[in-house]
Amino acid sequence: MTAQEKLKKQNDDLNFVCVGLDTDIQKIPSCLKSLPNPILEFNKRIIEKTSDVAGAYKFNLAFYEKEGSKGIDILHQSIQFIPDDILIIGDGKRGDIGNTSQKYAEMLYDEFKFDSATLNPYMGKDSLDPFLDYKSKLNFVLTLTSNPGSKDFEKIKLADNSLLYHEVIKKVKIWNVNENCGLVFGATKKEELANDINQFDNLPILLPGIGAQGGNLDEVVKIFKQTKLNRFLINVSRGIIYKSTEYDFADKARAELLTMNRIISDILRK
Ligand code: OMP
Repeated sequence: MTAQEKLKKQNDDLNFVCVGLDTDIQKIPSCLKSLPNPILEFNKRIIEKTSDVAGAYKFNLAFYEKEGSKGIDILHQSIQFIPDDILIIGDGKRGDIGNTSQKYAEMLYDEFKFDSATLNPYMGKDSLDPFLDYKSKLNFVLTLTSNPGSKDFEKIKLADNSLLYHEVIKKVKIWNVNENCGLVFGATKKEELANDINQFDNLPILLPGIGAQGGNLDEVVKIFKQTKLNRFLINVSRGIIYKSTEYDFADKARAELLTMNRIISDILRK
């Protein structure tokens, strides 16, 4: 299945939550720490308990690269646990000069076989071209990010009073010739989301920032409800995977995911 088909399938099944596997050895339950590979075991149990109700999984590469070669092995093995019809996002926010970007794209899409990647657009189109050439993948480009520092550059006012990230949205629509682009938009930025959502056309949207960063699930989903946009993923990392520090962590993660799914489907069906 292509990335686009996987996203369509999960969204059609009303699975909109992307489980963020930002697995931190310091935060995982102590009952796993005596096992030979605690991070892998943690990921395996979370995936086994959530994959029938998850919209996607996102691996932030920092949590794995930080562990060195062992982390790279864990990433490879964790990906194997995820069913074939679920989108897997490699979150490294990449983008570089052409030949380097080419290697990033090969690393994420050929070596790890991620369906999707997060990309930083600020070096321009040629820095993303190697990713855009992969037609069956989904490239989520950062627009307005969830962090406070998004004001430093992304919200710089342009001559026509629009903001710099608006220009990114316009450009991504032009770059979407292979229908393999999406946008990352911070779920903490609900006013901007409400104002800008009609500019997204049919691009799929990845929304991080619910839970630990203070974004509100209800508010974000209600904004989507008012539009015809039906391809989106709400990423939650810490708010799902660290619901419990005890042996029941995977059951608690599943329960939280089910609660979120219920809130989302109640809003969308109304
Ligand atoms: P939690 O705050 O624990 O849910 O994690 C959020 C995840 O989304 C992390 O992996 C972040 O790196 C990522 N993220 C943001 O938090 N904000 C953004 O604007 C963009 C991303 C991202 O591209 O995924």
